[in-house]
Amino acid sequence: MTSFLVKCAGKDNNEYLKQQVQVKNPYLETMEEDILYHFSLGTKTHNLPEMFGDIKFVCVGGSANRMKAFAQFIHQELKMTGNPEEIRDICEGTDRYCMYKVGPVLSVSHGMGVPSISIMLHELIKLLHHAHCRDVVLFRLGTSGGIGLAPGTVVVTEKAVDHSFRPQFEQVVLGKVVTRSTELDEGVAAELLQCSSELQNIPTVIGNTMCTHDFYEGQGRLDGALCSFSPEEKQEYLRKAYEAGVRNIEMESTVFAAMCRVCCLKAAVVCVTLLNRFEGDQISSPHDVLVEYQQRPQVLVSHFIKKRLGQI
Ligand code: R2B
Ligand code: URA
Repeated sequence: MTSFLVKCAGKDNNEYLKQQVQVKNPYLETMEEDILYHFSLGTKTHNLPEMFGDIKFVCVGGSANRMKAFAQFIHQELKMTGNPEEIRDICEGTDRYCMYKVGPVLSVSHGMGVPSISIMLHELIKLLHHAHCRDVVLFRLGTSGGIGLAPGTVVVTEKAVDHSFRPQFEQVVLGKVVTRSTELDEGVAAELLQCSSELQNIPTVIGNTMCTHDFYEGQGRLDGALCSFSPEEKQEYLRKAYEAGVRNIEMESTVFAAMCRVCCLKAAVVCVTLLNRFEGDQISSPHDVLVEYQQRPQVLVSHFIKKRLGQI
């Protein structure tokens, strides 16, 4: 078991292994069938290598509608044949998550918060593994609250940090806390930043992203149903976060980074800020403004994908 666990991080690991999507579970090999329950897919019921073997980019995001819109957008951007309106939800057998495939791009929703994205990632990583995918890059495209940034700024995450600004994710396993690193791929982040400089109207910074387990008290909001701190204490916490390099707050980045890292997947987190948390808690911009903000990570990642595919 120990040698299995160290394979990915070990120095003797060769390039071939690194390019493959790895699962870190020796028991999977012994299973005759693997049912990806929350996707309504399985190794016996579906030919996963045929369906997904050519996937090179996986884009995940919280909202089902947004990930459908992204699939339609990337369909147009990649000049795919067929009608983007007719792209089918591969997970139509369940309403837990949605999934769309557009050429080498997979667009998947993950819901809100660590438990929801973590279930999705277990099944997504197994899917990519069963499908024998290689050289895959994963992106989380999301929304967030900014710290000291103009609303609409895109933050490419340098480090995903927890509530104490530590670059780690704590998973409770059999009643014990297992701490995993949340390091993301520096190269992909730098490439994304370069892409932003080639685009207009996508103000982008690189910074740390704080992941919390709650939108209200957990993010220091004064406008939830409960509030156990003063406005001054809130400002002090946000100021400390800013000093620790945190530029935005959301709810999935640490587990996303940790799971991708353990499984040798290159990953990046690209979130737009909807407000500046130094200035308030409520998201009060008009709907059309928020819609345009949410397209910004999509435009940036689409540019990255087109460049990687040699279409720019
Ligand atoms: C950003 O937005 C959601 C909360 O509104 C959450 O999923 C996140 O990370
Ligand atoms: N998503 C979050 O998690 N926090 C915000 O403030 C905005 C979007």
